[in-house]
Amino acid sequence: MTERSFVAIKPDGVERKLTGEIIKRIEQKGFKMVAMKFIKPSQELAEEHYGEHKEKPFYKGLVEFITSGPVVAMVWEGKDVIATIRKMVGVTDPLKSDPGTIRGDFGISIGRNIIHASDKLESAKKEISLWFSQDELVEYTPTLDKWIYE
Ligand code: DGI
Repeated sequence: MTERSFVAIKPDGVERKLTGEIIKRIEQKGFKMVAMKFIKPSQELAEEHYGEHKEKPFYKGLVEFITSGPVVAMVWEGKDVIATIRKMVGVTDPLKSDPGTIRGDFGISIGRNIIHASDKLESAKKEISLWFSQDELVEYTPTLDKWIYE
């Protein structure tokens, strides 16, 4: 199913100059970029984004971390993009992520795991509307799609 995922390179990924590498991987897979911006998230945005973890012991540190520096926020579109990018990202703990995944290749600590990606359709929709306004989502037809989709 064609769907959209919200992906964010966290401050550690940006500082470690992994932005190009991460975008390259998703782009070369064949997915379509629909939106991208470079922002330092506000406290409110971060608290809303991680709202489901409010009661967890790591919540405060997580919000502090995500608001500590710039984030590359993106929307990607394509067939099964949500589950596929999650596979490309790896599991939450980078030491448990397979080699070949973004977290598996580049990370060590769970609290410095480089990237966020929506886990399911419902959260993707919520996160896209939280981070982007409707007019920031760009409409276009990639000409290469005929070589990517049969
Ligand atoms: O969807 P994920 O990012 O893989 O994982 P999640 O939604 O369960 O948790 C969101 C983020 O919270 C995760 O990327 C890193 C942080 N986190 C999750 N579990 C722990 C954690 N941070 C610390 N320090 N310790 C944890 O156990």
